[in-house]
Amino acid sequence: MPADKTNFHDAIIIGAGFSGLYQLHQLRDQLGLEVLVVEAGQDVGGTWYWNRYPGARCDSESYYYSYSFSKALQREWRWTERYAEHGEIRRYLDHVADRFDLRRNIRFGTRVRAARWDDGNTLWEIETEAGETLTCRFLITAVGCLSAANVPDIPGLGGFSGQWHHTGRWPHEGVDFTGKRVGLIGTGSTGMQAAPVIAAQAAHLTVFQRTANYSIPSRNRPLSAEAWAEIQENYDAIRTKTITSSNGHPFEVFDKSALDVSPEERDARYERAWAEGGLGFRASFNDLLKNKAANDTASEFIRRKIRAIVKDPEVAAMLTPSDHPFASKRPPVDTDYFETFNRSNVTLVDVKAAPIQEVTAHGLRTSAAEYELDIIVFATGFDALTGPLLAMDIAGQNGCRLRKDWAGGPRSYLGLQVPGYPNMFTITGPGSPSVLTNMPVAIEQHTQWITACIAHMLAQGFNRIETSLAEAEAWGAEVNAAAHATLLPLANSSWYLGANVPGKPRAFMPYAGGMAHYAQICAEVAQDNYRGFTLGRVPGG
Ligand code: N01
Repeated sequence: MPADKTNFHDAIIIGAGFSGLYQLHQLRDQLGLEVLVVEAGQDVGGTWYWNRYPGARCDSESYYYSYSFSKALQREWRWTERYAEHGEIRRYLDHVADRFDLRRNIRFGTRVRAARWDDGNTLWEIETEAGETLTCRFLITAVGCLSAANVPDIPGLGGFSGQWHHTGRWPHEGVDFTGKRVGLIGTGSTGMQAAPVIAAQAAHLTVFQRTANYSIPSRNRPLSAEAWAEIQENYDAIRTKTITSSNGHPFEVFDKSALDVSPEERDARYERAWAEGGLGFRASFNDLLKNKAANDTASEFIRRKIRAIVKDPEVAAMLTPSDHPFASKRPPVDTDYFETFNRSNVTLVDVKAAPIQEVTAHGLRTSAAEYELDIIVFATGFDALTGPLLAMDIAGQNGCRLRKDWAGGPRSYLGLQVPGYPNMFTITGPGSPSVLTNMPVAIEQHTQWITACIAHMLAQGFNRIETSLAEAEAWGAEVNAAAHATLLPLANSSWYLGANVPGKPRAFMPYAGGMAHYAQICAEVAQDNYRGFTLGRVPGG
């Protein structure tokens, strides 16, 4: 502990979303540490605090997009819909914060500007944007994977006379689209959720699409009393399935190749999965993400669906993806997305054929035409995984800087720790399964591992943990190999690769070797005396 104990904490956690809240609960209530959470927003929620755009809801199903660590919490919280809407998820996290009395250790409205490792004193110094300095033994980033909004640098935006908003920074008071001409840029998960809801309210919606995208209908519905009773009865089995699966979902993967069944059986399976809705479509066969020919059958099935739904054949052709295999980019699920293009107040514009050139005072101009707009909605995604970490100026040992160290792409051991940055843990950091899974599963595994690691250090009298460049490089090679054993790298414009942000180094960032397999590796590392980490006690700490 430093001589000046003011503002010293055993651990500082950055972020009060799913991961920060649970990490706080564990370190404070299991280990008895003195913990502070600093959060830029004015309340808990993380991604759900910021993403309040029309149509925002989770596309993992509510009853397993939730914490599993407390059976009492699981029993008392009643989800109302198959896919929870953003407000309901915030209410859930509010409830968690109150139930576990977490707010007293969270400082809201506090954004971290910089963090600096003090080697002599074995502690981190955190500087907030307000200029305050806090210190701690352990620094834990719980900043989310998709929290750094990506607003494209389009000339003229500053001179736009209407309103514009990025979906990930949506105004809390909402946006009234009534009678407005709205432009929506982006057709990823977010744009596909937002378009039908905006179209139902606006005078006119113009969707600016760069890349056509696959989507599966969500088939959202209220969770009936019977459905809820069945979930409650089977919760243990559901949770077991999520942690033993490759992506944190309790899906039963049909254990056959799409190529090992007759075309009739294949289509019947796809039809059933389409009717059931949701991300479980990927579990129709066991090789959809591994074998291109198998994947082609699923991709073609969805293309046929798009052509059947969209009445205008030219619009249908524009909406039909052809440049990447299904699910090689994160597959969206939607409610009436393709149907929206049958509305008379919706226009689709192909901005790959005719790129956006500028925002004018009254709208958008592409190389082919000008569109008058009152509101522009940017559903243009995020500087994923590395963006939220690099938004802070993090300085490690011997003056190393994360922004410099990661200039060629992230380097991390297990996505948990970066060489040169002792005592810093990155929850769902690059190199871990994170965004390839149902997030709460990845978050619970990481926070529990970090808690056990710190508990071990305390028990052994250690005050310092670090990894090495060699370990990070070896793990980086595993991450790369795992990605290349799948079809994921075939999507050239995917944010998994950093390809959506101009100038970002191309590197496949999440670990694609499967959640259960990854958790097993982490458990073995811990059992093997934290293999790949150096733990010790140094003076000064
Ligand atoms: O972002 P995206 P998102 N000009 O990056 C386009 C999670 N999520 O916010 O494909 C024109 O996927 C871009 O075009 P292209 C989920 O993991 C979860 O939709 O790069 N267009 C693309 O169409 C998801 O994957 C939920 O050619 C531009 C779109 O903008 C992740 O968040 C809900 C452009 C961006 O798509 C990100 O999804 C929603 C430009 N300059 C999201 N720049 C849940 O339910 C970008 N685009 C949990």
